[in-house]
Amino acid sequence: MTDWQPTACILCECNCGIVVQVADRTLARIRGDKDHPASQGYTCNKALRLDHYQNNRSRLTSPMRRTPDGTYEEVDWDTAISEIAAGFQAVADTHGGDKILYYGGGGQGNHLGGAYSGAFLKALGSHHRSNALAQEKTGEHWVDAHLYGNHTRGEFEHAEVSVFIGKNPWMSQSFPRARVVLHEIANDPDRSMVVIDPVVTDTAKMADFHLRVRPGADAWCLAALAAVLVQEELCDEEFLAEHVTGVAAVREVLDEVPVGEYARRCGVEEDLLRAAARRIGTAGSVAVFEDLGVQQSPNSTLCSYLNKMLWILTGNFAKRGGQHLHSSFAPLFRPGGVGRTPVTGAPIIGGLMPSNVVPEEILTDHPDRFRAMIVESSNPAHSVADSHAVSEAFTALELLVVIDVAMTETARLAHYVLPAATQFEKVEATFFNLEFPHNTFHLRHPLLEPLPGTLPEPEIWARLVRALEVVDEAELVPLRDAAVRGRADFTEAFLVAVGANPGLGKVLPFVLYETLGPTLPVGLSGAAALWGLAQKAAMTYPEAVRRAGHADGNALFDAILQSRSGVTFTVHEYGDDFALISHPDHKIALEIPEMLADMKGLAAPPRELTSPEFPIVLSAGERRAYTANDIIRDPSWRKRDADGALRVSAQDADALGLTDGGRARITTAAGAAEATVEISESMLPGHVSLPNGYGLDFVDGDGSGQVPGVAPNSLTSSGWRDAYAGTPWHKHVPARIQPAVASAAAD
Ligand SMILES: Nc1nc2c(c(=O)[nH]1)N[C@H]1C(S)=C(S)[C@@H](COP(=O)(O)OP(=O)(O)OC[C@H]3O[C@@H](n4cnc5c(=O)[nH]c(N)nc54)[C@H](O)[C@@H]3O)O[C@H]1N2
Ligand SMILES: Nc1nc2c(c(=O)[nH]1)N[C@H]1C(S)=C(S)[C@@H](COP(=O)(O)OP(=O)(O)OC[C@H]3O[C@@H](n4cnc5c(=O)[nH]c(N)nc54)[C@H](O)[C@@H]3O)O[C@H]1N2
Ligand code: SF4
Ligand SMILES: [Mo]
Repeated sequence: MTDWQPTACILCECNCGIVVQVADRTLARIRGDKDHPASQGYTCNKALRLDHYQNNRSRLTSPMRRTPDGTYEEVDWDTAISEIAAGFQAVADTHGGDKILYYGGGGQGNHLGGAYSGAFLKALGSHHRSNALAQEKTGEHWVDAHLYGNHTRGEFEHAEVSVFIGKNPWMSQSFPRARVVLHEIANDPDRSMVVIDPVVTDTAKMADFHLRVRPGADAWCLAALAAVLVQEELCDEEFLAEHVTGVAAVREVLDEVPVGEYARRCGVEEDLLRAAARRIGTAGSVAVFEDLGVQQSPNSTLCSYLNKMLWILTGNFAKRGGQHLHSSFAPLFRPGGVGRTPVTGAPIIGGLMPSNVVPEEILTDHPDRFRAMIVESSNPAHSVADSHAVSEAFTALELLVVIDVAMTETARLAHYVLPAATQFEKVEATFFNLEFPHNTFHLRHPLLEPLPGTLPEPEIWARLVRALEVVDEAELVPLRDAAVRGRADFTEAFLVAVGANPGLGKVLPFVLYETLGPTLPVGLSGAAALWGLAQKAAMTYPEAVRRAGHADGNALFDAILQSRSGVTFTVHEYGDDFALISHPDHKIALEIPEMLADMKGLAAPPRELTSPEFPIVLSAGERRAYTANDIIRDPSWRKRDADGALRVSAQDADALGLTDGGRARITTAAGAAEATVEISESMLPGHVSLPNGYGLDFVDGDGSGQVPGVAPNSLTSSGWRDAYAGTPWHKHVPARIQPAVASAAAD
């Protein structure tokens, strides 16, 4: 058994610091790391189960190449790399590099692979990309970009009123020490929690105001809340006058909102709704979190806009316990990355095309269709809407390469599969650095050698770039020499080299890996790309980086390399929020004409999305105690809910003839599946829910296969999506539920 080694949990964006004792390549003992600057020793129940990720029987141990009969054969790394590089080069030469689509680049715990991918892609002329953010966060990003040009986070730790909209942090976490903070709020009579959710979630149970909105009716609820703020004069007029433009246009629309009528439409008591709005309007500080309950439901972008009203109109910005813009170590969205996709003309937001349109951008004879794809650290054949269409599209590609630790649903459609070392076998980090006023970055050192046959992504990408032969070795020599002499010499040599050959800038992560990488401590060469990001952070936030104790970019980079439990890289003052607004006047630009038109459109009767054929709303993909996207394939990691039950209200169960523990058949426009029923008081009649991350196949030690639970995207449709961002309505899938009849196989 080794000593306790610091690393992090990789199962959600919090990446809580943990310490681990390793024995025989297993993560034998795990506990929270008290030295981690953000999580401070906190973990949830899931971190203790991480060995089921590390020692997973579906792990890959060799590059795999598909044979003409559809099976896979092992090939050595040199063969795989040279054939893959040649294959993509051929696609680029024949059809243009922009016909190569990159999907993924990082999951909940690993973003270094994505950081290196750019060099290979740019060298080929490929620039289109998508990932999971484009099926959840692009609508909010579109709104953020208009309002203030940046991402915000609430300071729940100190907020007097915390508002959770379609967000269940007790289960899904997403901000540091979530359960501790929720308890503190619930136990403090001076603080309040507002939860907007049709389900009585564990978070809703702790709320002072649970607005149990009808599924999909959030826009009316949020418009009514904002309208109360305006109509009852609860706005912070001084803040609005000084820091916000376009207020009059918004006020005009909100003045007209019939609060009582909208409360009725969204299914929330008017008195309760008004009381919640008044609590928000009179609080010393308010922090807000919207998540998938609205981001993957009808009117999602409009809901993102409306929820920002709750803290902007009340001036809960740039103060303790309020909403904040924050520094980032590397942006998750490409600034200014807007445009249209080549085939369907779907919106590209933050550099990402909607996950939803990927199949349509391939399955066509349009000359600009995608011909080849690289999927890294993502399982779109399981996680993107309409799995059937995704699989059909991927099968039609001339070349599909998947980089993953396991033989996933997506990998099984690939021409080549490259086996990555796990996140405990390599240096890793994420760019989920979203906090204010203290923002942290954690470079995790490897705890184990890579499993034989596997490689860390930085090395995979470097080998692919080398195979393209786009960088002249002689150009790297001065940088290599300077790196050995020290950071200051390297900085100077780097500026000279990039100044003399701007082409090197295109393959920057590769250049850093090849030159600075070899001089870094053993096992940390994959951190080389962070040198550039550290310089950028120090240039973008010079004061905040200095306040965090780092004199400059080189000092920050060295601190990152040395601190095993993570570093605070910026310390902001509340007033900095205004400087972080990217508009030239550093004011919030509240008026978005499309959104105001949509707000007025709410006056029309709501469109019924269910039908006599599909009368029930299915939320496909709820977060529960033992779900973690598609990260852990081995079902034995779950201590309960082995089947991923379909949660149904008692009223529906009665009406439909379902029994607790019995089986139900779920039919949607896209497909059908069977699930075990759990009758639950938490569900509203007409609303049922299935968890995410189930329905992954897994071959056990004895060779027996199992697929516990329902793959949610066997039931979802990609056309069911937001008008602005193309994000899917996974939480609002019209469905028919019946008792499952004993199948022929059972007879
Ligand atoms: N345990 C666990 N935690 C996770 C993850 C995981 O897989 N498992 N995944 C991580 C990831 S990638 C993400 S993006 C986050 C997501 O975190 P959340 O968004 O909190 O997760 P969900 O459970 O998908 O959806 C949140 C809530 O939306 C509600 N909801 C459904 N329909 C509606 C509606 O019409 N209106 C409203 N207002 N609410 C509705 C559901 O009842 C649910 O409580 O979780 C992260 N954390
Ligand atoms: N119906 C429905 N669909 C949904 C959702 C929903 O609520 N409902 N939620 C959506 C959301 S919010 C998200 S974020 C997505 C997530 O879906 P995906 O983007 O597919 O991401 P993950 O599930 O995190 O998949 C991670 C993949 O990375 C692999 N992996 C793990 N570690 C490593 C590593 O070190 N290197 C490499 N190369 N690979 C590794 C795992 O084996 C797995 O195949 O799902 C979305 N899909
Ligand atoms: S799953 Fe739990 S322990 Fe792991 S990072 Fe998220 S909150 Fe932390
Ligand atoms: Mo997500």
